[in-house]
Amino acid sequence: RSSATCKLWQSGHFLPWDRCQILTIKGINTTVGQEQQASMKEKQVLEDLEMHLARRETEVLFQEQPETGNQYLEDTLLRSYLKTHLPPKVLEEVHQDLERFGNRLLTKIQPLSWECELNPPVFQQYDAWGRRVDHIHTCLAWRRMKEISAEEGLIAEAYEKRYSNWSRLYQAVKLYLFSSSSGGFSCPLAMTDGAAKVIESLGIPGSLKNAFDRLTSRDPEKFWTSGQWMTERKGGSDVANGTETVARKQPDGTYRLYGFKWFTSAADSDVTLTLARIADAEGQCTQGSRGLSLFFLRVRDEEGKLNSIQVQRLKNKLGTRQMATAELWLQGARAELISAEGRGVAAISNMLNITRIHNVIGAVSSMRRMISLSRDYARKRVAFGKLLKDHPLHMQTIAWMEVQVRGAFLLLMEIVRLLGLAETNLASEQEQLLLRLLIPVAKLYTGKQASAVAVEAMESFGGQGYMEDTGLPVILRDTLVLSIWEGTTNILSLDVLRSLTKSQGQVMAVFLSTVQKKVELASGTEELSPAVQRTHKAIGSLQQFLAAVGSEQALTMELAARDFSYSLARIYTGRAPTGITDPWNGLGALLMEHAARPDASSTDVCAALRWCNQELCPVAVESARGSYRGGAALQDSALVFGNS
Ligand code: UCC
Repeated sequence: RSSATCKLWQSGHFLPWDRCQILTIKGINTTVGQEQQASMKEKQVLEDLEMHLARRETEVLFQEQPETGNQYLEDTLLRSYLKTHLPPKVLEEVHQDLERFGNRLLTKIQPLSWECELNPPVFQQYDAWGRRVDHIHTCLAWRRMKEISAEEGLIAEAYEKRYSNWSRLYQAVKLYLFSSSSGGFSCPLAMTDGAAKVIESLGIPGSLKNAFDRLTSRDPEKFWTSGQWMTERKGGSDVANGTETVARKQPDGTYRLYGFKWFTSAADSDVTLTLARIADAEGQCTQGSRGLSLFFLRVRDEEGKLNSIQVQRLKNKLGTRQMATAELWLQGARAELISAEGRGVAAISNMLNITRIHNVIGAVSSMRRMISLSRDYARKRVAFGKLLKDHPLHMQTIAWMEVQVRGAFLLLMEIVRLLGLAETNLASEQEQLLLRLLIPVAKLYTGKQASAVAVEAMESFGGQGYMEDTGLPVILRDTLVLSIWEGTTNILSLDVLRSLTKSQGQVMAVFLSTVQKKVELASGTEELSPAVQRTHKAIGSLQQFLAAVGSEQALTMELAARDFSYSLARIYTGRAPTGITDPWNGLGALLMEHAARPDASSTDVCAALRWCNQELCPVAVESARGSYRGGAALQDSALVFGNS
């Protein structure tokens, strides 16, 4: 019954229906006219009841908080993936560690994460006596996250290679569990991993040995984190033309850097990698990409004094507020050249590919967390007389999110599996090409998906999802950056094209032949046949598109780049199982493969079928519509600027 049906007028408003009813039960008149005639005594009773009822009414408004338990134990997809792929001995050890880690996350790390959100970094430029100090104060919980990261081996695991090619995957799983509870600390970890990777790829030169050991240390006292200072005022995406920082060589062979870095994430890091242009004897620099070189530098010396760096200010960001992002002036910062001169972009791309994988980890992690909370809420919250879980439309929405996170998770696992093989010299040339292609594909696709899922999941809590103190807006804000960090969707789409060009089309041939073969192998699985057919059709469309575009201009491919990348993501993620004789160690392990395991659940099959029900090859659809013709670009421009 609506409160509008209750006519008891009290203190300038109608009382809600349930309160009217209670008053009636107590034998007190409940109509407006009768109330006006009530004796003083009756009024007093009414007021007493009113106070009591006001409290009672608040109590019934209490809602049960959505919660998750041990994230590892609750994640059936993760556990079934590990069971399917890891060698039994590795699985046994990893399982024990992950169960323990899951408990630590729940009881110790999640509360720290909230502390980080409540206590964002504070920048102090001057001390009380006017001396410039440029100190970034971080909270205790943030510093504790750094110690925990070392203790848990969140970087070390990938470099110790205790489990050979599986170490990288194991590290990624721990990071996936950690990321959404890390209070933003997953950002410095991404860059730390990237810096360690670059140093390792250089053969760990003597001058960088100490840094490498610290970046990959399990000892909280020793552990260092790294920054990645790439963005300057003139270019975040167009690094080649936007970088103005100049490097001047010193007599001792080191360099001093002069310039301004516009975004420096986790500016409290110990060391960083950065790009600069080496000036010649006349002070001239080569412009463009070929003028950029890569440098390593320590941010502070042993006494904590900044390395000729001034902090201009901290950025005022929509999210990731737990983490200090700063504008920095380099005023002769001492640095070490670590790439060949003019090969800075190629050298830092080793770091970019790692941080882009971390971006995928962050995206999958935040989707999983939002969905877990949403699912728990559906079990607790009653609306229209029944639990949310009993409302089919509500469950349809959560199921859509579940399919998205499943696809993204398996794509992540595929990439880190391939990376593990590459890092232990076990990857074939084909697998290396596939890895190069799938990193930007996964980054751009999951970055966008995560934002869509986070927004949808927030809505599933109704107005509560919009309340700051539920913590849900924090997850949303921190997710929205994932399509921007480490290259926007369009920049990553162009990187997909770069990988095609660089391999002279070979990477596409590998992609198509691998997918084709797997679809044929999957066709024996009856339940999956609709998904197989749709994937088969999508591959045909993709091939037709590639054949047609081959003879056209670069503009066509640029216009198609995003849809093309989405097509690769959707086809690969929904791709069919690997070979019969060697079923789980082939090139793929995605939704259909997972669903074709002997012990697959009906949920696995359903997720594969649902994934393949979406448009798997949007690039073919848009191409048929003429969206990539030269005229389309002119139309786009006219639509945006209103030109005739
Ligand atoms: O956002 C930032 C920090 C945020 C914090 C990180 C947290 C993330 C994890 C979170 C976890 C929750 S730092 C800023 C990020 N900025 C970017 O990502 C830059 C975006 N722009 C690009 O990616 C551009 O496409 C550029 C900078 C790569 C374009 O540079 P160029 O110089 O114009 O490109 P070129 O000339 O095509 O490439 C130069 C060389 C080529 O090699 P060679 O010379 O041998 O042919 C390329 O093949 O670099 C090679 N290369 C690559 N190689 C370029 N990109 C790659 C790549 N991805 N992999 C391999």
